Amino acid sequence: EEAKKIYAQFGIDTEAAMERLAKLSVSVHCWQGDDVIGFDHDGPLTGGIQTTGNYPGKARTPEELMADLDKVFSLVPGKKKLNLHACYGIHEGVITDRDRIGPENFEPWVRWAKRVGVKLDFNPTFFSHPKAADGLTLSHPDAKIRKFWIKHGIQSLKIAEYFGKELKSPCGINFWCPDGYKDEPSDRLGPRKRMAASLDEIFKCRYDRKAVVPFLESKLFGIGVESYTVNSHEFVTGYALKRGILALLDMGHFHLTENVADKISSFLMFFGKVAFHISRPVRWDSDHVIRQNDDLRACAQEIVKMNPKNFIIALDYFDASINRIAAWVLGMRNMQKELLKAMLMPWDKLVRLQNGGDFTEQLVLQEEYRNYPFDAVWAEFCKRNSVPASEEWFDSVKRYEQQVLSRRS
Ligand code: RNT
Ligand code: ZN
Repeated sequence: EEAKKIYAQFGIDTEAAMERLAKLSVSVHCWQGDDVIGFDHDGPLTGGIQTTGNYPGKARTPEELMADLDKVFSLVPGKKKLNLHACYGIHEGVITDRDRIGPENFEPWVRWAKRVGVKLDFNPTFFSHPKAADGLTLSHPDAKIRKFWIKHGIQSLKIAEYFGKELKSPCGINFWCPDGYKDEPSDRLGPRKRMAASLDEIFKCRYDRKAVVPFLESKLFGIGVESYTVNSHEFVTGYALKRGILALLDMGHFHLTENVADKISSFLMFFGKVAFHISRPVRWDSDHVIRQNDDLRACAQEIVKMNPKNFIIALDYFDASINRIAAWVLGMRNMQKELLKAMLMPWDKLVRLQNGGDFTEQLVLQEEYRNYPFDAVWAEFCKRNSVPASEEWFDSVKRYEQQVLSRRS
């Protein structure tokens, strides 16, 4: 009640902020639960991404991953989606290869989603596979390998369409390809032309545009792919704009001093909608659990100011060195906290100061507002969503570790 009054002085309605947050869905990445392995191979993880750490208790089966997600969802307030990767398909006996997987491999996930009451997003998996061993997939010089991955892309669109239709909510499908070279290539154009041609083959197949929202993720570099990435920021921006799909900004895929939040408004102007991977690079694209730091705050503020409806927000990190359930819950709550904080900012007033050239007062207020009683609003939001408001949620994770995770070898 006190916080409500304080915010009301600035014309901010805490009730409206909580209602807005309750409607905003963030896609939870399934891959934090088992270090990005999935159920169609035994590892290792390839494609220039890496998990570090060997904390016990990772999910080994779809049932375990679903149970872990149930636990996570019970400790996070607000609306969630689940973001699945193709390698998390479920195979009875023989494993169907990626060029032939289909909706049938994801039926149990749809049943789970219906039970839990969440919608699904999807990702084709262009890594951790013998045909990706050269570090090239859709841009591979060998037409047979390209064909295999094109088929994977097409099958993935079918799976996304199945999700979108079954769950009556558009399924975001993210195309991230690790393609690139460790050392200076002699030809930078050829691979990009092959990549564009392969993507064209995939997107020319018929899919329901209401059920499926495709986007392409850019990247600066990966481990062992330090010199050249086919799907660079410029490639992705150009391709997506020209072909009428969306582009995805991952917070870990730029130079460390680049301000990813600053890219959002330009993307929004020309794409209309923006897909986003919330991540935290530490010295490199290391995918640490997201914290309430300045980068996250700045991105959340841009998303809130430009209307969350225009964004497809997903988490993307994978820390294998700590309890994975805690990693999931903490990151998700941090994202929601920053979104709520951004909703409680007096933007009208700040914009007026900017436009009036009153930069001293703008700076003073930007800083002073940081310490307004956001916590009380968050606590109320958690209470209304029947989840713990503060660190007590971790007690429940510890119990789950004792009773469930520690029994997994
Ligand atoms: C990799 C990309 C990509 C992956 C997931 C697993 O650098 O960020 O989004 O993290 O597809
Ligand atoms: Zn990503």
